[in-house]
Amino acid sequence: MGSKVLVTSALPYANGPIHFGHVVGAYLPADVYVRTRRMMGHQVLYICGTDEHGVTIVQNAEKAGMNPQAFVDKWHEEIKKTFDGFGIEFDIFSGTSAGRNPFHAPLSREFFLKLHGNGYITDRTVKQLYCGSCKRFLADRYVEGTCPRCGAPGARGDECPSCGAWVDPLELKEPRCKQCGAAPVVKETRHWFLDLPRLAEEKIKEWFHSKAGEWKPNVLTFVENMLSDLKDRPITRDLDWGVPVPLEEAEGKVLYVWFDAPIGYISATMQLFQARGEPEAWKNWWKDPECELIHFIGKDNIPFHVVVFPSMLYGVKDGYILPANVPANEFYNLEGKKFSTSMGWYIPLDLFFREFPTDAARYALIQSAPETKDSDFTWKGFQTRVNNDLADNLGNLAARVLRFVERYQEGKIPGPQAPPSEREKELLALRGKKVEEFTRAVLEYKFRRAATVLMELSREGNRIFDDGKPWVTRKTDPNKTATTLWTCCETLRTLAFLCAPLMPATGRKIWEMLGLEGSPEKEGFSKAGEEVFRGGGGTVRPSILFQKIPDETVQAQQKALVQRLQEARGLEPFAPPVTFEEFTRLDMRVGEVLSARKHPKADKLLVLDVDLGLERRTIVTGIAEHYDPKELAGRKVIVLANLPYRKFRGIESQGMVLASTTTDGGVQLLGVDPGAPPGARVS
Ligand code: B3M
Ligand code: ZN
Repeated sequence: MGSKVLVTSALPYANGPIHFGHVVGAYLPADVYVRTRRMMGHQVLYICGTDEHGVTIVQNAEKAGMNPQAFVDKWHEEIKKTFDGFGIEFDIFSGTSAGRNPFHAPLSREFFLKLHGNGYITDRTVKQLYCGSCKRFLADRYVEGTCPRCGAPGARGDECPSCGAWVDPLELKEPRCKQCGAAPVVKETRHWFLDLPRLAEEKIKEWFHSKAGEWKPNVLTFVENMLSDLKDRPITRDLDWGVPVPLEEAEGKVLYVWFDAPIGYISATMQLFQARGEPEAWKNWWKDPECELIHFIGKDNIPFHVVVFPSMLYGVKDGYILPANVPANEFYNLEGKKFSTSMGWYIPLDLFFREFPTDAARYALIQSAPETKDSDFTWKGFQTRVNNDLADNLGNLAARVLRFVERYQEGKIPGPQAPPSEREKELLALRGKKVEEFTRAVLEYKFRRAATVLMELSREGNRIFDDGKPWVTRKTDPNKTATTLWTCCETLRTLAFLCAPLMPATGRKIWEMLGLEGSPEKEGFSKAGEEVFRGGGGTVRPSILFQKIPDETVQAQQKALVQRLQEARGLEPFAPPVTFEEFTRLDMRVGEVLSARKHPKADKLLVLDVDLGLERRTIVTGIAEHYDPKELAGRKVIVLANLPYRKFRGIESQGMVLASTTTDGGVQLLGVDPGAPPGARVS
């Protein structure tokens, strides 16, 4: 490991809000990593920005009735706010559109031309769907049709949401332009391809395998598979939003978003140093073989960061370094289901941060991060982390030790006045070891472990306070009390260092509570294991680090989650409970529809003649808009048979047919297996 590190986090699409899943995957771990290495005395640069090109952005901008630049500007700001909420601090947060970063398009063109000049880009004519009325080639997601594999409608030109098959848009049955609904035609168009197989043979395979021991297992498995069956990839698109392909014969085409996006890491660095008045200094990072390049990403971005972008960095032959590592995380779900803003399964982060502190979120997310397998955010888990770890363990240690000092030591941290006990000595020595363990875990991308190391040290601190019983010794052996308090305060100071990368505000707060000047960040880890209060310390300022989260809050949050889901799906909330006795008072029976006709005086009503086994009944029901009376004869239905009879426009209804209804007006009759005899009770 060197002492210069260039860290990037995946550029989020400026296309919608980001949620916990993104944050815990690619941003929070990177931020903790960056802060840790800074405190280790390393030179660190942390780069990010928004990914602002691509078809999806154009589509969503169209839907929002905005031009793409205005659309990405809006989301850029929103996303930046979310990162601020989490205390994630980049050296620069730029973006890939021309409006945000003037270096980006020129550098992307330079990459294309150099790869082209070096023979790694070839072109050929391919067949693609073209919409004559919109006058454009239809990118995969612009076409819809019937899935060639499962026959479901609504398959897109890239995949079928019903069966999950990867779909070739040319094979879609009855393809339609998503924009205007017209049937597209097949037309030839020319595209440019990155020769990944050749780049892999020349460099990437050898480079990837030489680092086999360093990749995370998920990266290793995925990329080994990918390298065994590599094809060239098209890197141009027929679109008018993006970086124009810098060739005369490619008019009207732009670079594929995944080609220009990772170049954004470099162009953002150029922009940063331009602003710092050192326009050439970006090369000291991107072209210094001593510099480690580390990309933090989610697992879906592995191919682009471990194969495609390194191929590009190598293929331009311009002295760029290749990544030292690509710590990819797995997926993070919300209470067992995928986060989805459109489906209503999400937590609005502005509300979240109004109620909970940043550091609680940072700690709880890191402790449940999907480092080796998919994991979940749960409200219960969040509560447990905050209450047990942050409040009862860390917060409790700080509060009880410093309050004791305040009350019985005139507010000043005492130096040791008796030799420390064996256990106290152990704790004093443990501090340095825990700092080492912490940094080692972070360097190995084991952030959960790092967070646990912090809690282990805090727990030891609490044990020493319990065992030392200062509330007893202050009367019997005040010198010993002083030593116990001193040991605990030294431990709290070390804990402030361990908090700094994970929970920066908490680290600083503990520091201030101990009456220290400066900050743990400024001091750095090398001083974290020292004993600084031997001659006594300053005036302490105890306060509460974390409030506990009550059960009611958790329940309210769980309820709010379900409510968002209901709203997004148009479903009603569940009714209050009834007793079993109340339920059995409803007499529901299987009925067979003998005949059905339209109500002569009401368009929405049908009149059914139903056999209920014991009786024939006339039932009026509001399903005329959903069912053709001819379809209903012979059909088995469920009837609520003990309602009072009631007249509808002159015809008496002698029961009610049960149906499912949705708030958007959908109606489906309830059925029963065909063997059920009319009159049978439903329970
Ligand atoms: N925007 C995909 C994503 O947000 C993509 C990452 C680009 S990193 C250069 O997951
Ligand atoms: Zn069209």
